[in-house]
Amino acid sequence: MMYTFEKIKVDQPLIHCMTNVVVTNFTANGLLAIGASPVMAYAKEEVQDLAQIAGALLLNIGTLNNEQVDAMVLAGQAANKTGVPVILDPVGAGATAYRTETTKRILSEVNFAVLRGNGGEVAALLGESGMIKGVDGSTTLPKDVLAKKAKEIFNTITVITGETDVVTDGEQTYEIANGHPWMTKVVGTGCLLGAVLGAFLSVNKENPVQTLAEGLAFYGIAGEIAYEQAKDKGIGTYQEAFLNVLHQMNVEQYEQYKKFSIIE
Ligand code: ATP
Ligand code: TZP
Ligand code: MG
Ligand code: MG
Repeated sequence: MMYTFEKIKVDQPLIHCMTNVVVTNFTANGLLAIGASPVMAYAKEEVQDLAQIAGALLLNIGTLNNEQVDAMVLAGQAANKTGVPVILDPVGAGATAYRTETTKRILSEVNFAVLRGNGGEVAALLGESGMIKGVDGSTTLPKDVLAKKAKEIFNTITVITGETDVVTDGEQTYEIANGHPWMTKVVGTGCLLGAVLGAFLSVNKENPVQTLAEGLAFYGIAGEIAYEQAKDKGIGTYQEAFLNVLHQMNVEQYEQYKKFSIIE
């Protein structure tokens, strides 16, 4: 048996990212570190062609504007035509009405394989109370309750991240307890995660919820091992260590560290 994170290194899937200007370089390097092949492209003249041949498409609204959102919808619909999985990261939904309404528009015009946000963002999309300050958010509702509701309303597998992560398709629900608080001190760890989950889905079509749980564990484990390597130095070194571990993690480490449980 080959683990999904090993298969990414063999298949080297092309991941088309339409993401924000803050995390573009980190996302490209993170995808290369896990063995995937990044391409960032935004022009409406080319996004449909790229999205159709990609292994996965990431739509991230972190630094959105109307022109880019129109291109995202074109790319998402093209990906839908050829069955390419599309991942949505609603960065900062709830922080402004523009972000919340735009995310809802994209959700209504594109079919997503995964919606991936933090608790506050997903709560805002559902009209539940949550706390959003800029791009950082949290919620008081249990993540599995929120995620199941999002699945029902938006008809997409939902991943909610934070101290623990939850993924659900409404029937199977996993909780993943890997990760480290320092991951929140490096900008783009949430954004890169969406791209990494796209790579996982692109090379393993068997059981998406289980594949996503593996991806979340893999990513969180990288955050834990990187902390062990960088804790005496600080968060600059941590960012580097995190990329190193994404690149070099082996099956023994994955098996030793992984902490996921099936809630139902
Ligand atoms: P925010 O905008 O609130 O920073 P985000 O979009 O950056 O959210 P996070 O929820 O920070 O996304 O998730 C990114 C990664 O960091 C995930 O793998 C998650 O498991 C991990 N993570 C976040 N907070 C913690 C924490 N307190 N303890 C352990 N892991 C965490
Ligand atoms: N501002 C707009 S997008 C962005 C910031 C700081 C990056 C958010 O990255 P993440 O992964 O959600 O921490
Ligand atoms: Mg973060
Ligand atoms: Mg985020």
